[in-house]
Amino acid sequence: MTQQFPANFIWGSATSAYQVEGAWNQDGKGPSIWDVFCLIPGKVQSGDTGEIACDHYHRISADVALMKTMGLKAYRFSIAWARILPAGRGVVNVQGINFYNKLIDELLAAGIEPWVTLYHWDLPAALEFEIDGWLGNEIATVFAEYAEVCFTHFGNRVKNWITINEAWVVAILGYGHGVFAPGKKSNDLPYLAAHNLLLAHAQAVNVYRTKFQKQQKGFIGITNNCDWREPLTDSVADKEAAQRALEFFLAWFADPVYKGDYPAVMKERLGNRLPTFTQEQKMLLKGSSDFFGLNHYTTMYASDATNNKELESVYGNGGLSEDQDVNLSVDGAWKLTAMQWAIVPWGCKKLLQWIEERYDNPNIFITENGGAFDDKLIDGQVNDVDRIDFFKGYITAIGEAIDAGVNVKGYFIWSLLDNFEWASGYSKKFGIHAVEKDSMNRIAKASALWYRDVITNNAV
Ligand code: PNW
Repeated sequence: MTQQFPANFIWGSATSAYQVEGAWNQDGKGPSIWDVFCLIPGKVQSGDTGEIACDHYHRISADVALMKTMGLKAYRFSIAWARILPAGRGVVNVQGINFYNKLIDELLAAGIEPWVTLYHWDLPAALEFEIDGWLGNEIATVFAEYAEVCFTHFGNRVKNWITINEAWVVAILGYGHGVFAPGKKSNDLPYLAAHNLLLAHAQAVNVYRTKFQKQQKGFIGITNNCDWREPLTDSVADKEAAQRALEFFLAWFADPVYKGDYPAVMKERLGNRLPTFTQEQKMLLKGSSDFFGLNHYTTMYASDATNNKELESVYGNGGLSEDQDVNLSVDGAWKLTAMQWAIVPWGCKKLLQWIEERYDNPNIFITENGGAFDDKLIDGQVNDVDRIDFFKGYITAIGEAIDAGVNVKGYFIWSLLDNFEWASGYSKKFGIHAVEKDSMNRIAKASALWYRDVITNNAV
């Protein structure tokens, strides 16, 4: 059965600056917290770093040509803040501006829409040292100033802006579990970092709306990540646990943006560990996203843990689970990716319907979805049938959600290239193109050719 997509559906692929660009200290770029984090022994698998990554910085012409061959309608990339503002604020680095100008111009010449993320985790190191990064009072204003530089230089051609990528990951993995930069371990700091990420988003959107949107006529929003949480049993307690888990995951960020405040369940359970918004901040937040950006990767069962807490789940997938009283598990029958994330396409459909209902049917863009697999290069080819199955399953489920009335408007594959997978280094391959270590050649995997057909037929 083929699943047809609406006309004008946006098919894209995504990357982020630190994961693909390389050129970490070239042409005036300042260091980011990920440049520093990678230097600390034991933080990244095999001591890998993003110093060279996919060398995208030097290969944008070839990479845009690759995207054109595939028929991509959109390319989502992020701007390295420290390439534009090497010290995080103050002096603008013209060579950084030139680089993104060139990328944007080449994309437009190839008929590919640029979707630009302002923050995909590579905070300028200067801001970590000087103003305590996402924990400091000044960060929201400093972020809005950086955003303004980007709107000023690129907004005449960029019509789709994403302020922050996955504030949940920054907060939980960067400040809770400490496995991502800046590597802090705490039960309280995630809530403060998250609060400042939300305020930064709201301030940047306010700058865009008051100074740029009328003339530039673009859209701006935030991208959050969320897994689906399926109740383990039919019991009321487990159903409530699954709902609670989703609220601690997605509603933590989406409620402030759509409703102006944190979910009640978080306020109740966290008390004064959860910062509060002023009336003015609530107004700035409410309605601050022109679209619902969603990154989705996996599904877990949720069960009530009020009387039976289990140990923290793998890789912090549950957030700070002691605050939620939720146990997470997977079904042994579910297939796993190389990240050990379960492949459950119906979970994606259910999540989309949950968003439709809770946030009043917003326009949704799936800004990331994909799977890491242990790809093998055989005679210069990667026959990644597992990845094709993964995409077939998820894209079909998304089509079903659309048929059921959910407003999904676009889909971006994570990722265009095998790249630097954060704490996992280069060991986890999400790309639809392999990158040969020595030559930096791009090799189209079977999934890239398969995706090209999906785009051509507008169907899966
Ligand atoms: C996202 N989790 O990260 C990021 O946006 C990408 O940069 C990354 O490469 C991709 O997904 C694959 O990991 C996540 O623990 C990292 O739930 C961790 C989680 C989710 C997303």
